[in-house]
Amino acid sequence: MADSTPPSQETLSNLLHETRSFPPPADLAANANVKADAYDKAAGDRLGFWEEQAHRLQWDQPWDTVLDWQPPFAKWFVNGRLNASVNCVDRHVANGLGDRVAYYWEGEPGDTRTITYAELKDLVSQAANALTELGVTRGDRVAIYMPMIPETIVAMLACARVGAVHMVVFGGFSVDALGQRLDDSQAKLVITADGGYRRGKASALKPAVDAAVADRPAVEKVLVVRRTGQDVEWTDRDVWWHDLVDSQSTEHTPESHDAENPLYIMYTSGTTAKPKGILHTTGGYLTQASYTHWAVFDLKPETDVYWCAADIGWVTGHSYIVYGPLSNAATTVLYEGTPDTPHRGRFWEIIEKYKVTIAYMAPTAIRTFMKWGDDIPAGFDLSSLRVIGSVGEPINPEAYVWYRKHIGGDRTPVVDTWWQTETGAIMVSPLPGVTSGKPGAAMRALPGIVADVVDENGDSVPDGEGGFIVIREPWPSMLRGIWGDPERYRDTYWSRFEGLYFPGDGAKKDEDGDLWLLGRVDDVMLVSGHNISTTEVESALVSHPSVAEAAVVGATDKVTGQAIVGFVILRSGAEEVSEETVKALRDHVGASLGPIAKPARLLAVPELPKTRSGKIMRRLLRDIAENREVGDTSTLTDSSIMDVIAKQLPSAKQDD
Ligand code: 6R9
Repeated sequence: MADSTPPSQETLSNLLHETRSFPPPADLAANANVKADAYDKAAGDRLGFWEEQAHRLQWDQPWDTVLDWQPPFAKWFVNGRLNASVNCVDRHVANGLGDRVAYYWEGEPGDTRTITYAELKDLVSQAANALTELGVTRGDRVAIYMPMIPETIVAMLACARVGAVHMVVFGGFSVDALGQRLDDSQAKLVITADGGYRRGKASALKPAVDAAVADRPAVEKVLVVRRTGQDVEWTDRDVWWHDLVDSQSTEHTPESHDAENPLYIMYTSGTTAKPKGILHTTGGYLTQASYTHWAVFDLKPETDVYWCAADIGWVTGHSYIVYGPLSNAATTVLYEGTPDTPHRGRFWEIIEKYKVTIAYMAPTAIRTFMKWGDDIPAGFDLSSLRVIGSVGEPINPEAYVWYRKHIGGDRTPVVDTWWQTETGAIMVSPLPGVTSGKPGAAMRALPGIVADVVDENGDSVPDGEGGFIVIREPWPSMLRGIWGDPERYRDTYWSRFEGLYFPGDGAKKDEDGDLWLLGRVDDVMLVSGHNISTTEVESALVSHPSVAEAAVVGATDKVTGQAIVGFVILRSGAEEVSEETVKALRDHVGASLGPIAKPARLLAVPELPKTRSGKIMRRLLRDIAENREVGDTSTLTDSSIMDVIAKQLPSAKQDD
């Protein structure tokens, strides 16, 4: 594949051309919460627009200034005061909605709980009283290392109620990952459980906490929920939730907190080893979580049953299982376990059982369901669904179309929602009653959000070209910084382009000016002077009938700079790609995107390395492709997968 073309000036190639488009259903469009006029209205008076959205919440004291912007530090709704837990719970009870179901909880073994808003208010009040008894006050950090059970949400809301800062650590993380986060946040309390159910087994949580707190005296107490009943070690530091919380009064008088009072820290792993503690505050965060949940899913809280299948240890769980839905008085399904337990139809069974109307999940899950076969969802009644969403990675057109057809009955709009831990809430997404969705495109910045695609000089690219996505104006749920590290905040997000927020993702504007997200710029491959996005090549591979999932990386190559190495999960389950399949796949990619994008090597793998939120860790695949020792795997769902993949290496096929 020798190529002597000089490096082009393009920022990111635009190779994929997709022409399918699905207009909104007429009845949904007619009754939509948000109509097309919202864009112009918000553009005409952006701060006024957000001020109007802030009135969705109950404030104890109104703000006197909408935005105080000292770049890159923002304060929203200055001097306003409110309590996030009151906004999520108490005010709905006061408004006569006490009997409405807040959560239908489904445990993995099949046990269930239904919790109304009135019950949730009692539970949160008891937990807030318990936190006070443990000496937790405003500003203290509380780590939450829990399974997906109602107490996890109760714990978060109780922290918010007393003004403590919660820091949820995904229950699958290792002792080291937990310990690192405890050190950085200096949490004084850890809330955990004996264990949770995953894949049909009780999986322990407390031993990891025991190990992590053993040499961390900053942690004063460990509050433990009994979920599985398994044996646990016990020390003086430990307190059972049922001993302490259940006996508390169900009355608790909430305080008002400043709009900028820290609400939570959520760690994201950066490219370097030390995770970044992304800080979110109260008023602006809740405003945008609430507005976007209502607008993007067209939520009708009286009638909808909403389900977000994310983990609470991911920002998606924070904004779209807890704060968005509760602030809107929605009825939400919460599921503890995995999609294949006890059978591969579990998700569809949940939708049928609760008559879920809005479902939100990750592309990685959708691709897995595609691999398992169309007949599984076909065995369930999914006709209650009216809007389905996707988050976490670019959704490739093939997966979008499958999702729309086999889950959405070819009737429901798909909302592909782009955002980050840092943005706090959805930023770029179709509006289901307004937008004609294109498979694979996140489409447009939401009303009140000013996004653009720029080249490496920070100049806006014309339609039809690729570059870097940026946000031009501050937004209410933006991160307020990195915990304890203002310089890193400035360097990471605000130094690449003067005055612009840089999320680190590549994107393109198509001929209509609609936005397509193209993955992390760290993952972009440089092949013979062309910047090629992993997303486009992966989408092309997945659109071939023999491929269920794909990840591509650029590996150093003497001739082309980088050569594209593709890791594919074959639908047949085969662990080697035959000569014919290699040729067929390379031709297929060549035909879809052009010869430049043909993978030089293709490897069949049984699984791909993924984070808990389903993101492919291409950095680890690059290590393998370049025969290096594999880097930090502590945030993988299953770290043993790297050994399995490394073993596949001898089956590498070198072509051309
Ligand atoms: C919410 C969440 C953020 C990164 C983000 C981007 C990728 C998320 C996406 C998407 C394309 C979408 N991402 N949603 N890429 N289309 N709809 O995922 O937060 O875990 O912080 O990840 O995920 O690369 O920058 P987080």
